[in-house]
Amino acid sequence: MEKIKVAVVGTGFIGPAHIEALRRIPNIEVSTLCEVTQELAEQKAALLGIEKAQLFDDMLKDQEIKAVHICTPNFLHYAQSKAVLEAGKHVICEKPLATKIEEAEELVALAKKSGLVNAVHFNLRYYPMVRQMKTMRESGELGEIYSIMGSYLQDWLFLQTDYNWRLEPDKSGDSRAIADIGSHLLDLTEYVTGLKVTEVMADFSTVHKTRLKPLKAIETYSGKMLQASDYEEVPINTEDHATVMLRFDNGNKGSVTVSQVNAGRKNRLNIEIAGSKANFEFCSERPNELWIGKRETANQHLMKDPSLFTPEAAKLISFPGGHNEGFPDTSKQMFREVYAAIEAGKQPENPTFPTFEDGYRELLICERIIESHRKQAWIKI
Ligand code: SOE
Repeated sequence: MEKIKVAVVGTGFIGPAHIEALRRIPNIEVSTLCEVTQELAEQKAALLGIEKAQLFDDMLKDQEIKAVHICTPNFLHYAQSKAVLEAGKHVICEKPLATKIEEAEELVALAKKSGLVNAVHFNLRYYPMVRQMKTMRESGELGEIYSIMGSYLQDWLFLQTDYNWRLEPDKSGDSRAIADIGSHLLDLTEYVTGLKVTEVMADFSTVHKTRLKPLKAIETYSGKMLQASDYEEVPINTEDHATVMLRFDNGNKGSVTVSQVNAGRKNRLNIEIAGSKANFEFCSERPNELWIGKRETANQHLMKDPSLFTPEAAKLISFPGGHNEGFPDTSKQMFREVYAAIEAGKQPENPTFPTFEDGYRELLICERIIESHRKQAWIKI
């Protein structure tokens, strides 16, 4: 079998997750790894068992590379995605697609003109239960959607000494929690419900007005406690927490809360969709279960089981009921759909996977949320 040769750019947290998922798909070979320096690329390539270590610009000249995964900090996504498309390669970019709306618009137009496959890693759509909710809604099992309540809670930035490039607007953009995890929640909300957000009213808070930025790399598990002199106190002006009220194109309402300072909530997306026939509640920390609320009968508790799923949702299941699938599997399932398109050599007319259009959509909503917070007013999308 001729394998599709792939390059992955950036190996923080999510780059290795892309690599692991790609290695579970038979006709793909992750043959090149790119990092900010040749030395770091070689270190990481050796660690991850990847044949080639190259700088990004050198990789672009490699005709054998058919697709590139952009897993770098947000501020690099636009330029790198643009360069990959201009090099005639298919591109899968981490969210957010860009840090400015006009950059995302340019990427959508360039991708469309190129005909190349383009995707944004809204991988949380690929919990099989998420597509099950979508297909159940499409077949009328929810009825008219009355309201949506969502939250996405984490605690990895809970301490004042928790630090990451996402705290720096020049690398992350003007929003942090909303752009980083709120984008997943809002994408999933529109994907499952089929509704469009039409207006937002947002209010942010920055719990830690300053944070202690380590002045040197914290060696993993070094056991060395950093001293006070190892930190620099820096001002923070992006949101730790955000509450957003939503209006939808069916005239009904909803709200989302996003926070990265909720102790004990590790990576918890929760959504409750109240319909005229039923109520769905899904939690990403229990992704193999769906609570279905009823008024006139007993509630139901659906477990992930291909025999109980719609055919479209069952396609995202690799293991029988009771053999739980989770976060790592979402990327594998998404890439299976993306690489079927890459195998065909072009972007499908109606892609089942999230594209640059979806990345632009999320950025537009995120920008309007930032504007709403700044003006403390309802803002139309
Ligand atoms: C950090 O908030 C993060 O890694 C996000 O960047 C990912 O998109 C999310 O899936 C998990 O948490």
